[in-house]
Amino acid sequence: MSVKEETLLLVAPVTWAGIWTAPIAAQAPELKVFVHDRDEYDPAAIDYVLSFRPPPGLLKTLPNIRAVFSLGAGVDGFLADPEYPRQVPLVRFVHESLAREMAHYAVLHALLFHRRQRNFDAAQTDHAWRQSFPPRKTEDTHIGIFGMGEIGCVIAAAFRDLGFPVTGWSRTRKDLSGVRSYAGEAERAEFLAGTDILVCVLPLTDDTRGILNKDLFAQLPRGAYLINIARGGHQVPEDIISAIDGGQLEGATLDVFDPEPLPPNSPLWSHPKITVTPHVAALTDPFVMAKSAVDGIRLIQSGKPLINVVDFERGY
Ligand code: NDP
Ligand code: OXD
Repeated sequence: MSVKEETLLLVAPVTWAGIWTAPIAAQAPELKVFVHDRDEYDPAAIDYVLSFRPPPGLLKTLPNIRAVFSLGAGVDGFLADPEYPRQVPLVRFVHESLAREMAHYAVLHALLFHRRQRNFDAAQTDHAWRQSFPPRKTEDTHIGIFGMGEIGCVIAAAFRDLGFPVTGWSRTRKDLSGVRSYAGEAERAEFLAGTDILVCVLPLTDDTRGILNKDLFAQLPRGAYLINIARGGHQVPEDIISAIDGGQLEGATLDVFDPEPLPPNSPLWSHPKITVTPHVAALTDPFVMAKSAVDGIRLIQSGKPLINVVDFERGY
């Protein structure tokens, strides 16, 4: 009797397909890989799916899938599909390399603000020797991490190790050395009141959508700085602009937007106190991602439980 060949369907832009299929083929040559919108395949023959934002309704047309692997840490692109077949486990991408890149990005942009680098850039443009920007004191600059998960904890530790006072906010309390933990709605206002640089790494859920709004900014100390590296759906762009123009926020770094790409006519592009980057805070390493999906498939094949499975009730 022949053993059924297992199949994986990649649902991603066809032009980038090779980035993901090559490392999968290298690590699991026995797996037959199809690319959605490029290859013909039998929906009933698909065992596993790899994607980031599958077209809504597609996954329910694959009756025999055993697991879905996310190309990224955030899974809002899957949960936006009201027809996601919830009996199928959704596995998110968790890896130290991703968390480390996110920490580098957060530290880079916090230090650009903290060290007033934008003022020196402007002075250089003017060929002007201006030393007169008052330095901020590291021990008085409180970093608040909004979301103390796999990535938030690594970011918190990076700032702590640079000598900043660091706090974190999450649903449940954390125990990370040198980082004060605030938990739940009841402790959010106190956390915000003590945060000079807010780094958002929350997942996008029904509870967190639109959370970066004028009411929240009003709870931060005047002149605070915002770094959003989570999802565009967390932020209300008009509220960010008016908080900056009114002096409540001193500036913002935004890596994520809704929609993406950020439309060319968005006022965020040209605001002098807003730094825009195109969703690049951390890019998933294709080889590491492929290994993580292949490891997950091996767990299923050997009857062991999957790890990093999304809780559909929590939404992350
Ligand atoms: P995790 O699921 O590991 O962590 C999420 C954290 O948010 C947890 O600490 C969780 O609390 C907390 N949280 C969730 N909901 C609430 C709530 N309602 N109130 C308070 N705290 C809440 O996610 P990751 O750290 O792996 O990733 C975070 C996000 O980063 C992703 O969802 C993605 O959107 C974004 N991301 C962006 C990238 C980019 O390039 N810009 C790259 C990678 C990720 P608790 O611990 O108590 O459950
Ligand atoms: C992710 C992302 O969620 O890259 O991993 O945004």
